[in-house]
Amino acid sequence: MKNFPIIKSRRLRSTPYTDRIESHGVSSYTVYNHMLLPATFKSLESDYKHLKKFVQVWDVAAERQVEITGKDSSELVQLMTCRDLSKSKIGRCYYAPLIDNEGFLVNDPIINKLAEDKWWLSIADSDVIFFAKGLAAGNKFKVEIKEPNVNILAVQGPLSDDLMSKLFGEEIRELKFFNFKYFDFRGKKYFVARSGWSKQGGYEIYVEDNTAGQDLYDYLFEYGAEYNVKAGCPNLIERIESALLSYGNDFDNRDNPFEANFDRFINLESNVNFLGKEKLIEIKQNGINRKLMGVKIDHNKIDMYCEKTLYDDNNNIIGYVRSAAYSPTFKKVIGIAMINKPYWQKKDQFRIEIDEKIYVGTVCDLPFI
Ligand code: THG
Repeated sequence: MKNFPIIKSRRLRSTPYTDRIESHGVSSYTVYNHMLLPATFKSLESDYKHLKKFVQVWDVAAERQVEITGKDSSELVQLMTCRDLSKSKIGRCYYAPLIDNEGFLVNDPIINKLAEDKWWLSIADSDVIFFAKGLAAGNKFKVEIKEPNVNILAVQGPLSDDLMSKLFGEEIRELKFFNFKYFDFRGKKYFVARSGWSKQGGYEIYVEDNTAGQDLYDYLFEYGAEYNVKAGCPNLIERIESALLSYGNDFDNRDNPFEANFDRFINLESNVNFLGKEKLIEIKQNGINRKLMGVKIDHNKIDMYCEKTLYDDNNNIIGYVRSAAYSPTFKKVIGIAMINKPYWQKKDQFRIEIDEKIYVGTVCDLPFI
């Protein structure tokens, strides 16, 4: 696969940190929520090894916030997700599938509850704001919906506690997973959550002031020198090994949340009202015929820009690989695939074509690690 440069424009938005990541050696971008999201620095594998050992600072401003405030904000947020938020608490983050009226997935944001009437949906790559505005208009909800100027810096990796406590104080170590709080640094307050799109541990700083964020970016490198801090980004290999799902890659608006293994975030028994509830009840009763699973392929390279079909020995389709990368840990290509029910037992070998050659692989459970 040949890669081409992509032309920046106002429509393909930069972030307040773009200049900085470019001076730190970003080498490729992807596009996410119409914004630049770095994809590699040194190389996918060398970024991966560094992330698993040290600490990285990520420009993940492309994880945009949809802010919903006002009297009916809780009702609207609940209408969009199958996760029961009736007992949700201020200061908590909730990973929550968004579902449409047909029971299909719309997005998988982290929902941050800032107040009883103020929510930030930290979205994956689809235009949730128009979905929210449409629902608010149709239901005549008293809400305000906007995309605030919030630009996340993630600090990820096993040494992230050491770096973050050096800036924000020792109490930051006590912050629990999927909780957020405001912490001080040099006279300014920052919204910090313990979360992030890696399983190496870390934090996300939701920066509301561009200049403060740019200064913070530089301080993270100054304070982090002793921890071998580097600029990084969500890493394809690490996130597949950890089975952190990606909307648009692993699942999209043609898949339902059961097929994407979101069972623990689907609450059909409670009496909350959300779109697609009847559909999901029906799907649960009938059962699903396919679901996301892992695959391991005996090869050392793969480029993914569309689904790749998996066949059994009789040329029946087993399923489709949706994301994949070579894993230096498994010394194989690993991937996330939508697998048809008869093949869930993990015994069958499949065949896959990569660069016009046939390779073999097997189905396995997620996560890999
Ligand atoms: N952080 C923030 N916003 C985001 C992401 C993020 N928006 C886009 C995208 N990532 C949303 N998707 C995910 C997917 C997985 C997780 C978070 C956001 C995640 N999952 C954990 C898991 O699956 O093990 C924990 C889920 C749980 O148990 O609640 O962290 O990364 N701000």
